[in-house]
Amino acid sequence: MSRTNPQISSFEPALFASQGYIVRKGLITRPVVESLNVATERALTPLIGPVEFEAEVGYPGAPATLDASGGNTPRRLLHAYARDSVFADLATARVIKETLAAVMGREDVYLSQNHHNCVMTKHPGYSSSTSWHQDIRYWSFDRAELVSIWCALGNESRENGALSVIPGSHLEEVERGRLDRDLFLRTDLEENQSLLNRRVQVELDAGDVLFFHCRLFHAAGRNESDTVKFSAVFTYHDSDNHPIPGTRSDRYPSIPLV
Ligand SMILES: O=C(O)CCC(=O)C(=O)O
Repeated sequence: MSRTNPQISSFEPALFASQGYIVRKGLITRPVVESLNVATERALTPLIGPVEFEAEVGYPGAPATLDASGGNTPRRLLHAYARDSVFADLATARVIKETLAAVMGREDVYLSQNHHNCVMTKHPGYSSSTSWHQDIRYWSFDRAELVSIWCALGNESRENGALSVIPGSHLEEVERGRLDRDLFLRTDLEENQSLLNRRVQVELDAGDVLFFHCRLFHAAGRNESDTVKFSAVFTYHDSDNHPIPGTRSDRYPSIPLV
């Protein structure tokens, strides 16, 4: 896979360590982004499973049932790695591997098939918002040290429901009482306001890739634009960080990046 900006700067791993994320602009070339968009459109009409529907996410604003208006809007095309080689090529691309190795500080990088591994398809009209959370909350590994990529397949802004992040939040210990029943950060608590006040909107252009730590608090709004937003999202760990046997994190084997 060719690239426009292959070299990771020497300061980027340190930036990732301190703020829990970096954005690499223009990492994925236009032709590759185009082929990812084509494959995504092809998977939507007719709809190719497995898919997670808006009614199944249970987020604020999501329709209550599949039968409700908009309930069967596809929110995630699941098993992206297996569904089309263009997604597998992205997930295992050399530019992705090189950046992951740099921010993780090691070369033995593995793609998890069990987490993210999807194309987010945030539709206008029926998209729900995602409250503040750490991805690790439902994952089971030896250590909370995984990194995800979020590859924008079009522009991402506040209007179409782009991610916001809280820089440095991956380093903070947040007591259980500061999270709600579903482990989302409680926005009603005074003690969470200083964290929330540090929020930053992440705006992306097609081909930009956000790398973010699994403990980084992040959230996203609804898609208020009139165009569907596509983002390819994958998660990685190193060979010493094993999924806990018998959990969802261990369902399918991880794929080594060469
Ligand atoms: O696009 C969104 O609503 C955010 C999704 C998200 O943060 C997640 O799946 O972990």
